[in-house]
Amino acid sequence: MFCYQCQETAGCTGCTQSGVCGKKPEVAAMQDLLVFVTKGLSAVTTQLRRAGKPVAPEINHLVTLNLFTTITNANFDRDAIAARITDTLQQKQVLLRQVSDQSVLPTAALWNGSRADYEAKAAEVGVLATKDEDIRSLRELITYGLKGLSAYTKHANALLQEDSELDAFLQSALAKTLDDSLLANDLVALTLETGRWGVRGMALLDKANTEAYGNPEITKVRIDVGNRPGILVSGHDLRDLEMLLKQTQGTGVDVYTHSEMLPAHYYPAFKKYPNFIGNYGNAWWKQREEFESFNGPILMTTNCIVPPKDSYKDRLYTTGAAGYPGCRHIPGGVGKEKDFSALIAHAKRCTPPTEIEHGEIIGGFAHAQVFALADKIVDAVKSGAIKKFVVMAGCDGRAKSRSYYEDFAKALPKDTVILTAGCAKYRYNKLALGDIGGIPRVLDAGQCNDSYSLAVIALKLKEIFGVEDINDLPIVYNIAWYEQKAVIVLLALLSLGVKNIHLGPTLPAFLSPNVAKILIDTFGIAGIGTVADDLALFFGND
Ligand code: SF4
Ligand code: SF3
Repeated sequence: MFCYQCQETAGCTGCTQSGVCGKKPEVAAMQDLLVFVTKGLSAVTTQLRRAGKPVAPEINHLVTLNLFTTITNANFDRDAIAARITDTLQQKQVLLRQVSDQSVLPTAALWNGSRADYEAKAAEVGVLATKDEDIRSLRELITYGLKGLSAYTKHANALLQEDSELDAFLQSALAKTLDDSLLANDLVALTLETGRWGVRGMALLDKANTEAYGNPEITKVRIDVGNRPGILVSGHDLRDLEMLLKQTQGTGVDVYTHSEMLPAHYYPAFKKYPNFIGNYGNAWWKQREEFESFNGPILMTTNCIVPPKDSYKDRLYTTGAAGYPGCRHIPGGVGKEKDFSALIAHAKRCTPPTEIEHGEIIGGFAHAQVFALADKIVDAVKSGAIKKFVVMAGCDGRAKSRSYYEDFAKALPKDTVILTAGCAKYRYNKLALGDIGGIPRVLDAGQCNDSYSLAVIALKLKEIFGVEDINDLPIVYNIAWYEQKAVIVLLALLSLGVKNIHLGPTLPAFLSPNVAKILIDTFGIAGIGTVADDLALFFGND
Protein backbone atom coordinates (compact mmCIF):
# COMPACT_ATOMS: atom_id res chain seq x y z
CA MET A 1 0.00 0.00 0.00
CA PHE A 2 0.99 3.59 -0.36
CA CYS A 3 -1.04 6.36 1.23
CA TYR A 4 0.10 9.86 2.15
CA GLN A 5 -3.18 11.71 2.17
CA CYS A 6 -3.25 12.78 5.82
CA GLN A 7 -1.03 14.70 8.21
CA GLU A 8 -0.15 11.67 10.31
CA THR A 9 1.28 9.66 7.43
CA ALA A 10 4.17 7.43 8.52
CA GLY A 11 7.48 9.25 8.81
CA CYS A 12 5.88 12.27 7.15
CA THR A 13 6.38 10.49 3.82
CA GLY A 14 3.78 7.73 3.38
CA CYS A 15 2.15 4.69 5.00
CA THR A 16 3.42 1.55 3.28
CA GLN A 17 2.94 -1.34 5.72
CA SER A 18 -0.29 -0.32 7.39
CA GLY A 19 -1.88 3.05 8.08
CA VAL A 20 -1.04 5.03 11.19
CA CYS A 21 -4.83 5.54 11.18
CA GLY A 22 -5.35 1.76 11.35
CA LYS A 23 -6.10 1.28 7.65
CA LYS A 24 -4.93 -2.16 6.55
CA PRO A 25 -3.29 -2.76 3.13
CA GLU A 26 -6.35 -4.65 1.84
CA VAL A 27 -8.60 -1.68 2.73
CA ALA A 28 -6.13 0.77 1.19
CA ALA A 29 -6.20 -1.32 -1.99
CA MET A 30 -9.99 -1.19 -2.24
CA GLN A 31 -9.91 2.56 -1.62
CA ASP A 32 -7.35 3.02 -4.40
CA LEU A 33 -9.53 1.04 -6.78
CA LEU A 34 -12.67 2.90 -5.71
CA VAL A 35 -10.97 6.21 -6.50
CA PHE A 36 -9.81 4.82 -9.86
CA VAL A 37 -13.23 3.57 -10.96
CA THR A 38 -14.87 6.77 -9.72
CA LYS A 39 -12.45 8.75 -11.88
CA GLY A 40 -13.32 6.43 -14.76
CA LEU A 41 -17.04 7.00 -14.23
CA SER A 42 -16.37 10.75 -14.05
CA ALA A 43 -14.59 10.67 -17.41
CA VAL A 44 -17.71 9.02 -18.87
CA THR A 45 -20.14 11.52 -17.33
CA THR A 46 -17.92 14.42 -18.42
CA GLN A 47 -17.98 13.09 -21.98
CA LEU A 48 -21.77 12.71 -21.85
CA ARG A 49 -22.21 16.29 -20.64
CA ARG A 50 -19.95 17.48 -23.43
CA ALA A 51 -22.32 15.78 -25.86
CA GLY A 52 -25.27 17.55 -24.22
CA LYS A 53 -26.61 14.45 -22.49
CA PRO A 54 -28.00 14.75 -18.95
CA VAL A 55 -26.46 12.97 -15.96
CA ALA A 56 -28.85 11.84 -13.22
CA PRO A 57 -28.47 13.23 -9.68
CA GLU A 58 -28.10 9.64 -8.43
CA ILE A 59 -24.84 9.36 -10.39
CA ASN A 60 -23.59 12.63 -8.85
CA HIS A 61 -24.42 11.28 -5.40
CA LEU A 62 -22.60 8.04 -6.20
CA VAL A 63 -19.44 9.96 -7.10
CA THR A 64 -19.45 12.13 -3.99
CA LEU A 65 -20.25 9.24 -1.66
CA ASN A 66 -17.46 7.16 -3.20
CA LEU A 67 -14.87 9.86 -2.63
CA PHE A 68 -16.18 10.57 0.86
CA THR A 69 -15.79 6.87 1.66
CA THR A 70 -12.04 7.14 0.99
CA ILE A 71 -11.43 10.11 3.32
CA THR A 72 -9.15 9.39 6.26
CA ASN A 73 -10.92 7.56 9.09
CA ALA A 74 -14.26 7.34 7.29
CA ASN A 75 -14.49 3.72 6.23
CA PHE A 76 -12.40 0.70 7.17
CA ASP A 77 -14.80 -1.91 5.77
CA ARG A 78 -13.14 -3.62 2.79
CA ASP A 79 -16.29 -5.48 1.72
CA ALA A 80 -18.43 -2.35 1.85
CA ILE A 81 -15.86 -0.51 -0.29
CA ALA A 82 -15.65 -3.43 -2.75
CA ALA A 83 -19.46 -3.35 -3.04
CA ARG A 84 -19.26 0.34 -3.96
CA ILE A 85 -16.71 -0.53 -6.69
CA THR A 86 -19.07 -3.16 -8.11
CA ASP A 87 -21.99 -0.73 -8.07
CA THR A 88 -19.90 2.00 -9.71
CA LEU A 89 -18.71 -0.32 -12.47
CA GLN A 90 -22.28 -1.41 -13.18
CA GLN A 91 -23.53 2.16 -13.41
CA LYS A 92 -20.58 3.08 -15.59
CA GLN A 93 -21.23 0.23 -18.04
CA VAL A 94 -24.78 1.50 -18.53
CA LEU A 95 -23.60 5.07 -19.17
CA LEU A 96 -20.76 3.92 -21.41
CA ARG A 97 -23.29 2.65 -23.94
CA GLN A 98 -24.44 6.24 -24.47
CA VAL A 99 -20.94 7.46 -25.42
CA SER A 100 -20.70 7.48 -29.21
CA ASP A 101 -16.92 7.80 -29.48
CA GLN A 102 -15.24 5.77 -26.75
CA SER A 103 -11.78 6.26 -28.24
CA VAL A 104 -11.54 9.64 -26.48
CA LEU A 105 -11.95 8.03 -23.06
CA PRO A 106 -9.06 7.17 -20.72
CA THR A 107 -8.40 3.53 -19.79
CA ALA A 108 -9.95 4.02 -16.34
CA ALA A 109 -13.26 4.73 -18.06
CA LEU A 110 -13.07 1.52 -20.08
CA TRP A 111 -11.84 -0.86 -17.40
CA ASN A 112 -14.25 -3.45 -16.11
CA GLY A 113 -13.71 -6.45 -13.86
CA SER A 114 -15.27 -8.69 -11.27
CA ARG A 115 -14.54 -9.00 -7.54
CA ALA A 116 -11.80 -11.57 -8.25
CA ASP A 117 -9.90 -8.95 -10.28
CA TYR A 118 -10.03 -6.13 -7.74
CA GLU A 119 -6.84 -6.82 -5.76
CA ALA A 120 -4.67 -7.17 -8.87
CA LYS A 121 -6.11 -4.07 -10.49
CA ALA A 122 -5.81 -2.06 -7.26
CA ALA A 123 -2.09 -2.78 -7.19
CA GLU A 124 -1.70 -1.06 -10.58
CA VAL A 125 -3.71 2.09 -9.95
CA GLY A 126 -2.60 3.57 -6.62
CA VAL A 127 -0.94 6.91 -6.00
CA LEU A 128 2.47 5.71 -7.22
CA ALA A 129 1.07 4.82 -10.65
CA THR A 130 1.88 8.43 -11.58
CA LYS A 131 5.65 8.40 -11.96
CA ASP A 132 6.52 12.10 -12.17
CA GLU A 133 6.55 13.34 -8.58
CA ASP A 134 5.27 16.85 -9.37
CA ILE A 135 2.39 15.62 -11.52
CA ARG A 136 1.61 13.03 -8.85
CA SER A 137 1.69 15.70 -6.18
CA LEU A 138 -0.68 18.00 -8.07
CA ARG A 139 -3.04 15.17 -9.04
CA GLU A 140 -3.25 14.07 -5.42
CA LEU A 141 -3.62 17.63 -4.11
CA ILE A 142 -6.59 18.07 -6.48
CA THR A 143 -8.03 14.64 -5.66
CA TYR A 144 -7.84 15.27 -1.91
CA GLY A 145 -9.46 18.67 -2.34
CA LEU A 146 -12.24 16.97 -4.33
CA LYS A 147 -12.65 14.39 -1.56
CA GLY A 148 -13.24 17.21 0.91
CA LEU A 149 -15.58 18.93 -1.52
CA SER A 150 -17.48 15.66 -1.97
CA ALA A 151 -18.00 15.34 1.77
CA TYR A 152 -19.51 18.81 1.99
CA THR A 153 -21.62 18.27 -1.14
CA LYS A 154 -22.91 15.00 0.27
CA HIS A 155 -24.12 16.73 3.43
CA ALA A 156 -25.86 19.40 1.35
CA ASN A 157 -27.47 16.69 -0.80
CA ALA A 158 -28.75 14.97 2.35
CA LEU A 159 -30.69 18.19 2.99
CA LEU A 160 -32.01 18.07 -0.59
CA GLN A 161 -29.81 20.87 -1.91
CA GLU A 162 -28.25 20.23 -5.31
CA ASP A 163 -25.76 22.10 -7.46
CA SER A 164 -25.44 20.22 -10.72
CA GLU A 165 -22.76 22.62 -12.02
CA LEU A 166 -20.65 21.84 -9.00
CA ASP A 167 -21.05 18.11 -9.64
CA ALA A 168 -20.11 18.65 -13.27
CA PHE A 169 -16.95 20.47 -12.22
CA LEU A 170 -16.09 17.85 -9.62
CA GLN A 171 -16.35 15.06 -12.17
CA SER A 172 -14.50 16.92 -14.90
CA ALA A 173 -11.67 17.69 -12.47
CA LEU A 174 -11.51 14.03 -11.43
CA ALA A 175 -11.32 13.07 -15.09
CA LYS A 176 -8.50 15.58 -15.65
CA THR A 177 -6.38 13.84 -13.02
CA LEU A 178 -6.30 10.92 -15.49
CA ASP A 179 -5.24 13.05 -18.42
CA ASP A 180 -1.58 12.60 -19.31
CA SER A 181 -1.65 15.56 -21.70
CA LEU A 182 -2.06 18.02 -18.84
CA LEU A 183 1.20 19.58 -17.65
CA ALA A 184 2.12 20.88 -14.22
CA ASN A 185 0.94 24.41 -15.09
CA ASP A 186 -2.47 23.11 -16.16
CA LEU A 187 -2.78 21.21 -12.90
CA VAL A 188 -1.76 24.25 -10.83
CA ALA A 189 -4.58 26.17 -12.53
CA LEU A 190 -6.97 23.27 -11.83
CA THR A 191 -5.91 23.30 -8.17
CA LEU A 192 -6.97 26.94 -7.86
CA GLU A 193 -10.18 26.27 -9.74
CA THR A 194 -10.88 23.46 -7.28
CA GLY A 195 -10.51 26.02 -4.48
CA ARG A 196 -13.05 28.32 -6.13
CA TRP A 197 -15.54 25.46 -6.32
CA GLY A 198 -14.66 24.66 -2.74
CA VAL A 199 -16.05 28.06 -1.75
CA ARG A 200 -19.19 27.30 -3.73
CA GLY A 201 -19.54 23.86 -2.12
CA MET A 202 -19.18 25.27 1.37
CA ALA A 203 -21.69 28.01 0.51
CA LEU A 204 -24.12 25.32 -0.66
CA LEU A 205 -23.74 23.43 2.61
CA ASP A 206 -24.09 26.64 4.62
CA LYS A 207 -27.34 27.37 2.78
CA ALA A 208 -28.55 23.80 3.31
CA ASN A 209 -27.79 23.86 7.03
CA THR A 210 -29.14 27.31 7.77
CA GLU A 211 -32.31 26.90 5.68
CA ALA A 212 -33.05 23.62 7.41
CA TYR A 213 -32.00 24.45 10.95
CA GLY A 214 -31.71 28.26 11.22
CA ASN A 215 -28.63 30.40 11.75
CA PRO A 216 -26.23 29.30 14.49
CA GLU A 217 -26.51 31.60 17.49
CA ILE A 218 -24.52 32.16 20.69
CA THR A 219 -25.07 29.06 22.77
CA LYS A 220 -23.73 27.61 25.97
CA VAL A 221 -23.28 23.86 25.66
CA ARG A 222 -23.21 21.57 28.70
CA ILE A 223 -20.24 19.22 28.94
CA ASP A 224 -21.47 17.25 31.96
CA VAL A 225 -23.99 14.40 31.78
CA GLY A 226 -27.56 13.63 32.76
CA ASN A 227 -28.77 10.53 34.57
CA ARG A 228 -30.50 8.69 31.73
CA PRO A 229 -28.96 6.38 29.13
CA GLY A 230 -27.65 8.18 26.08
CA ILE A 231 -26.65 7.89 22.42
CA LEU A 232 -23.48 9.69 21.36
CA VAL A 233 -23.44 11.14 17.83
CA SER A 234 -20.20 11.99 16.09
CA GLY A 235 -19.15 13.08 12.60
CA HIS A 236 -20.60 15.91 10.56
CA ASP A 237 -24.04 14.89 9.26
CA LEU A 238 -26.74 17.14 10.75
CA ARG A 239 -29.56 15.39 8.88
CA ASP A 240 -28.67 12.12 10.61
CA LEU A 241 -28.72 13.91 13.95
CA GLU A 242 -32.13 15.39 13.20
CA MET A 243 -33.61 11.97 12.39
CA LEU A 244 -32.12 10.51 15.56
CA LEU A 245 -33.43 13.36 17.72
CA LYS A 246 -36.94 12.91 16.31
CA GLN A 247 -36.88 9.18 16.85
CA THR A 248 -35.62 9.43 20.44
CA GLN A 249 -38.44 11.71 21.62
CA GLY A 250 -40.35 10.13 24.49
CA THR A 251 -38.07 7.09 24.67
CA GLY A 252 -36.20 8.04 27.84
CA VAL A 253 -32.94 8.10 25.87
CA ASP A 254 -30.77 11.23 25.75
CA VAL A 255 -28.58 12.39 22.85
CA TYR A 256 -25.07 13.85 23.18
CA THR A 257 -22.62 15.12 20.59
CA HIS A 258 -18.97 14.20 20.19
CA SER A 259 -16.16 16.00 18.33
CA GLU A 260 -17.39 17.62 15.09
CA MET A 261 -21.08 17.23 16.03
CA LEU A 262 -20.72 19.78 18.86
CA PRO A 263 -21.78 22.75 16.66
CA ALA A 264 -25.22 21.16 16.15
CA HIS A 265 -26.11 22.69 19.52
CA TYR A 266 -25.74 26.17 18.01
CA TYR A 267 -28.65 25.69 15.57
CA PRO A 268 -32.08 26.90 16.75
CA ALA A 269 -33.90 23.90 15.28
CA PHE A 270 -32.14 21.41 17.54
CA LYS A 271 -32.82 23.36 20.72
CA LYS A 272 -36.42 22.24 20.82
CA TYR A 273 -35.45 18.66 21.69
CA PRO A 274 -35.42 18.33 25.49
CA ASN A 275 -33.25 15.20 25.39
CA PHE A 276 -30.44 16.87 23.41
CA ILE A 277 -28.24 17.29 26.46
CA GLY A 278 -24.77 18.50 25.56
CA ASN A 279 -21.35 17.56 24.26
CA TYR A 280 -19.40 14.63 25.64
CA GLY A 281 -15.63 14.61 25.32
CA ASN A 282 -13.23 16.14 22.88
CA ALA A 283 -11.78 15.71 19.40
CA TRP A 284 -11.99 12.42 17.48
CA TRP A 285 -8.66 10.99 18.58
CA LYS A 286 -9.72 10.73 22.22
CA GLN A 287 -12.60 8.42 21.39
CA ARG A 288 -10.96 5.23 22.64
CA GLU A 289 -11.25 6.51 26.20
CA GLU A 290 -14.36 8.60 25.78
CA PHE A 291 -16.48 6.05 23.93
CA GLU A 292 -15.65 3.55 26.62
CA SER A 293 -16.83 5.79 29.46
CA PHE A 294 -19.89 6.97 27.56
CA ASN A 295 -21.42 3.53 28.23
CA GLY A 296 -24.09 3.80 25.52
CA PRO A 297 -24.26 3.33 21.74
CA ILE A 298 -22.30 5.65 19.47
CA LEU A 299 -23.34 6.71 15.96
CA MET A 300 -20.52 7.65 13.57
CA THR A 301 -22.13 9.66 10.77
CA THR A 302 -18.78 10.35 9.04
CA ASN A 303 -15.07 10.40 9.84
CA CYS A 304 -13.18 10.26 12.15
CA ILE A 305 -13.35 6.65 13.35
CA VAL A 306 -10.46 5.27 15.39
CA PRO A 307 -10.37 1.45 15.23
CA PRO A 308 -12.53 0.60 18.25
CA LYS A 309 -11.55 -1.34 21.34
CA ASP A 310 -13.37 -4.64 21.86
CA SER A 311 -14.83 -3.20 25.05
CA TYR A 312 -17.20 -0.92 23.10
CA LYS A 313 -17.06 -2.22 19.53
CA ASP A 314 -20.55 -3.70 19.80
CA ARG A 315 -21.82 -0.22 20.75
CA LEU A 316 -20.34 1.45 17.67
CA TYR A 317 -22.73 2.02 14.74
CA THR A 318 -21.96 3.65 11.41
CA THR A 319 -24.08 5.27 8.71
CA GLY A 320 -23.59 7.13 5.42
CA ALA A 321 -19.99 7.04 4.16
CA ALA A 322 -18.71 5.67 7.47
CA GLY A 323 -18.04 1.98 8.01
CA TYR A 324 -16.10 -0.40 10.19
CA PRO A 325 -16.04 -4.19 9.85
CA GLY A 326 -18.06 -5.87 12.58
CA CYS A 327 -19.93 -2.67 13.48
CA ARG A 328 -23.56 -2.35 12.50
CA HIS A 329 -24.27 0.01 9.58
CA ILE A 330 -27.57 1.91 9.43
CA PRO A 331 -28.59 2.20 5.75
CA GLY A 332 -30.44 5.06 4.05
CA GLY A 333 -29.65 7.38 1.16
CA VAL A 334 -30.67 10.89 0.14
CA GLY A 335 -34.31 11.59 0.98
CA LYS A 336 -34.70 8.34 2.98
CA GLU A 337 -35.72 8.20 6.63
CA LYS A 338 -33.12 6.12 8.50
CA ASP A 339 -34.24 3.70 11.16
CA PHE A 340 -32.31 4.22 14.39
CA SER A 341 -34.52 1.94 16.51
CA ALA A 342 -31.65 -0.51 17.04
CA LEU A 343 -29.55 2.22 18.69
CA ILE A 344 -32.45 3.37 20.84
CA ALA A 345 -33.16 -0.18 22.02
CA HIS A 346 -29.45 -0.66 22.64
CA ALA A 347 -29.24 2.55 24.69
CA LYS A 348 -32.05 1.36 26.95
CA ARG A 349 -29.91 -1.62 27.95
CA CYS A 350 -26.95 0.63 28.89
CA THR A 351 -26.04 2.60 31.97
CA PRO A 352 -25.96 6.40 31.72
CA PRO A 353 -22.69 8.04 30.65
CA THR A 354 -19.92 8.46 33.19
CA GLU A 355 -19.17 12.14 33.76
CA ILE A 356 -15.68 13.13 32.57
CA GLU A 357 -16.01 16.92 32.53
CA HIS A 358 -18.06 19.61 34.11
CA GLY A 359 -19.23 23.04 33.02
CA GLU A 360 -20.11 24.65 29.71
CA ILE A 361 -18.52 25.80 26.48
CA ILE A 362 -19.71 28.65 24.32
CA GLY A 363 -20.01 28.77 20.56
CA GLY A 364 -22.29 29.68 17.68
CA PHE A 365 -20.28 32.45 16.05
CA ALA A 366 -21.07 31.70 12.44
CA HIS A 367 -21.49 34.59 10.00
CA ALA A 368 -25.04 35.70 10.89
CA GLN A 369 -24.29 35.85 14.62
CA VAL A 370 -21.02 37.71 14.04
CA PHE A 371 -22.79 40.17 11.71
CA ALA A 372 -25.33 40.79 14.49
CA LEU A 373 -22.39 41.72 16.73
CA ALA A 374 -20.59 43.64 13.98
CA ASP A 375 -20.95 47.09 15.56
CA LYS A 376 -19.47 45.89 18.82
CA ILE A 377 -16.62 44.09 17.06
CA VAL A 378 -15.83 47.01 14.76
CA ASP A 379 -15.82 49.42 17.72
CA ALA A 380 -13.46 47.11 19.59
CA VAL A 381 -11.10 47.06 16.59
CA LYS A 382 -11.29 50.84 16.14
CA SER A 383 -10.65 51.51 19.82
CA GLY A 384 -7.69 49.14 19.78
CA ALA A 385 -9.31 46.75 22.29
CA ILE A 386 -9.00 44.04 19.62
CA LYS A 387 -5.68 44.26 17.77
CA LYS A 388 -5.87 41.10 15.73
CA PHE A 389 -7.96 38.09 14.82
CA VAL A 390 -6.19 34.77 14.58
CA VAL A 391 -7.88 32.15 12.43
CA MET A 392 -7.07 28.81 14.04
CA ALA A 393 -9.48 26.57 12.16
CA GLY A 394 -9.05 23.02 10.91
CA CYS A 395 -8.46 19.60 12.37
CA ASP A 396 -7.12 18.15 15.57
CA GLY A 397 -5.00 15.02 15.68
CA ARG A 398 -3.05 12.82 18.03
CA ALA A 399 0.45 13.99 17.11
CA LYS A 400 2.29 15.22 20.21
CA SER A 401 3.46 18.27 18.29
CA ARG A 402 -0.14 19.55 18.28
CA SER A 403 0.31 20.75 21.87
CA TYR A 404 1.77 23.73 19.98
CA TYR A 405 -1.78 24.93 19.31
CA GLU A 406 -2.80 24.95 22.95
CA ASP A 407 0.44 26.71 23.90
CA PHE A 408 0.02 29.19 21.07
CA ALA A 409 -3.58 29.99 22.13
CA LYS A 410 -2.47 30.49 25.73
CA ALA A 411 0.45 32.70 24.75
CA LEU A 412 -1.49 34.97 22.38
CA PRO A 413 -1.61 38.63 23.38
CA LYS A 414 -4.79 39.40 25.37
CA ASP A 415 -6.00 41.81 22.71
CA THR A 416 -6.38 39.04 20.12
CA VAL A 417 -9.44 36.97 19.27
CA ILE A 418 -9.28 33.42 17.93
CA LEU A 419 -11.67 32.58 15.08
CA THR A 420 -12.09 28.84 14.91
CA ALA A 421 -13.99 26.06 13.16
CA GLY A 422 -13.47 22.31 12.92
CA CYS A 423 -12.23 19.94 15.59
CA ALA A 424 -8.97 21.93 15.93
CA LYS A 425 -10.88 23.98 18.52
CA TYR A 426 -10.62 21.29 21.18
CA ARG A 427 -7.04 22.36 21.80
CA TYR A 428 -8.25 25.65 23.32
CA ASN A 429 -12.05 25.86 23.59
CA LYS A 430 -12.03 24.87 27.25
CA LEU A 431 -9.24 27.24 28.30
CA ALA A 432 -10.18 30.28 30.36
CA LEU A 433 -9.08 32.81 27.75
CA GLY A 434 -11.64 35.41 28.85
CA ASP A 435 -13.35 38.02 26.73
CA ILE A 436 -12.79 41.49 25.35
CA GLY A 437 -15.65 43.79 26.34
CA GLY A 438 -18.04 40.84 26.34
CA ILE A 439 -16.69 39.30 23.10
CA PRO A 440 -15.26 35.85 23.92
CA ARG A 441 -11.62 35.43 22.87
CA VAL A 442 -12.47 32.14 21.14
CA LEU A 443 -15.24 32.52 18.58
CA ASP A 444 -16.31 29.11 17.32
CA ALA A 445 -18.13 29.23 13.98
CA GLY A 446 -18.84 25.49 13.86
CA GLN A 447 -17.61 22.46 11.92
CA CYS A 448 -14.65 22.48 9.52
CA ASN A 449 -16.97 23.41 6.63
CA ASP A 450 -18.01 26.47 8.65
CA SER A 451 -14.58 27.86 7.84
CA TYR A 452 -16.76 29.29 5.09
CA SER A 453 -18.26 31.53 7.78
CA LEU A 454 -14.80 32.76 8.69
CA ALA A 455 -14.19 33.69 5.05
CA VAL A 456 -17.57 35.48 4.87
CA ILE A 457 -16.71 37.36 8.07
CA ALA A 458 -13.33 38.38 6.61
CA LEU A 459 -15.00 39.64 3.44
CA LYS A 460 -17.51 41.62 5.53
CA LEU A 461 -14.73 43.20 7.58
CA LYS A 462 -12.96 44.10 4.32
CA GLU A 463 -16.09 45.94 3.26
CA ILE A 464 -16.61 47.65 6.64
CA PHE A 465 -13.01 48.81 6.93
CA GLY A 466 -12.86 49.70 3.26
CA VAL A 467 -9.57 47.94 2.60
CA GLU A 468 -8.57 46.95 -0.93
CA ASP A 469 -7.09 43.59 -0.13
CA ILE A 470 -8.29 40.88 2.25
CA ASN A 471 -4.68 40.61 3.42
CA ASP A 472 -4.75 44.20 4.72
CA LEU A 473 -7.17 43.18 7.49
CA PRO A 474 -5.86 42.56 11.01
CA ILE A 475 -6.32 38.80 10.52
CA VAL A 476 -3.61 36.14 10.58
CA TYR A 477 -4.03 32.48 9.73
CA ASN A 478 -2.52 29.63 11.72
CA ILE A 479 -4.40 26.56 10.54
CA ALA A 480 -4.10 22.95 11.66
CA TRP A 481 -4.85 20.21 9.19
CA TYR A 482 -5.27 16.45 9.34
CA GLU A 483 -7.54 15.04 6.64
CA GLN A 484 -8.79 15.99 3.20
CA LYS A 485 -11.60 18.35 4.20
CA ALA A 486 -8.88 20.66 5.46
CA VAL A 487 -7.37 20.48 1.97
CA ILE A 488 -10.49 21.93 0.34
CA VAL A 489 -10.73 24.56 3.10
CA LEU A 490 -7.12 25.56 2.38
CA LEU A 491 -7.67 25.68 -1.39
CA ALA A 492 -10.85 27.71 -0.84
CA LEU A 493 -8.96 30.29 1.24
CA LEU A 494 -6.23 30.50 -1.39
CA SER A 495 -8.81 31.07 -4.09
CA LEU A 496 -10.20 33.99 -2.05
CA GLY A 497 -6.76 35.57 -2.15
CA VAL A 498 -5.73 34.86 1.45
CA LYS A 499 -1.94 34.93 1.76
CA ASN A 500 0.62 33.86 4.35
CA ILE A 501 -1.38 30.99 5.80
CA HIS A 502 0.62 28.98 8.32
CA LEU A 503 -0.19 25.29 8.08
CA GLY A 504 0.78 22.69 10.63
CA PRO A 505 1.81 20.79 12.53
CA THR A 506 3.66 19.61 9.38
CA LEU A 507 3.28 20.47 5.72
CA PRO A 508 1.54 17.77 3.64
CA ALA A 509 3.76 14.88 2.56
CA PHE A 510 1.95 14.89 -0.79
CA LEU A 511 3.46 18.25 -1.70
CA SER A 512 6.58 17.57 -3.74
CA PRO A 513 9.40 20.08 -3.19
CA ASN A 514 8.49 21.86 -6.43
CA VAL A 515 4.77 22.03 -5.68
CA ALA A 516 5.48 23.19 -2.13
CA LYS A 517 7.70 25.90 -3.61
CA ILE A 518 4.88 27.13 -5.84
CA LEU A 519 2.57 27.41 -2.82
CA ILE A 520 5.25 29.15 -0.78
CA ASP A 521 6.27 31.58 -3.53
CA THR A 522 2.76 32.38 -4.75
CA PHE A 523 0.77 32.37 -1.54
CA GLY A 524 3.32 32.71 1.23
CA ILE A 525 2.26 29.35 2.72
CA ALA A 526 4.48 28.45 5.66
CA GLY A 527 4.74 25.78 8.30
CA ILE A 528 4.84 26.40 12.02
CA GLY A 529 7.87 27.05 14.20
CA THR A 530 8.08 27.40 17.96
CA VAL A 531 5.33 29.31 19.74
CA ALA A 532 7.76 32.11 20.61
CA ASP A 533 9.07 32.42 17.06
CA ASP A 534 5.60 32.38 15.56
CA LEU A 535 4.28 34.97 18.00
CA ALA A 536 7.20 37.20 17.06
CA LEU A 537 6.44 36.59 13.40
CA PHE A 538 2.72 37.37 13.71
CA PHE A 539 2.88 40.17 16.26
CA GLY A 540 6.50 41.28 16.31
CA ASN A 541 5.94 44.69 14.81
CA ASP A 542 2.83 45.56 16.81
FE1 SF4 B 1 -1.53 6.76 6.52
FE2 SF4 B 1 -3.13 8.88 6.77
FE3 SF4 B 1 -3.34 7.24 4.66
FE4 SF4 B 1 -4.13 6.45 7.10
S1 SF4 B 1 -5.02 8.10 5.81
S2 SF4 B 1 -2.95 5.24 5.62
S3 SF4 B 1 -2.55 7.44 8.38
S4 SF4 B 1 -1.61 8.56 5.16
FE1 SF3 C 1 -11.89 16.73 12.60
FE2 SF3 C 1 -11.72 14.25 11.59
FE3 SF3 C 1 -10.78 17.19 10.29
FE4 SF3 C 1 -14.19 18.31 10.31
S1 SF3 C 1 -13.33 15.05 12.75
S2 SF3 C 1 -12.27 18.49 11.19
S3 SF3 C 1 -10.15 15.69 11.66
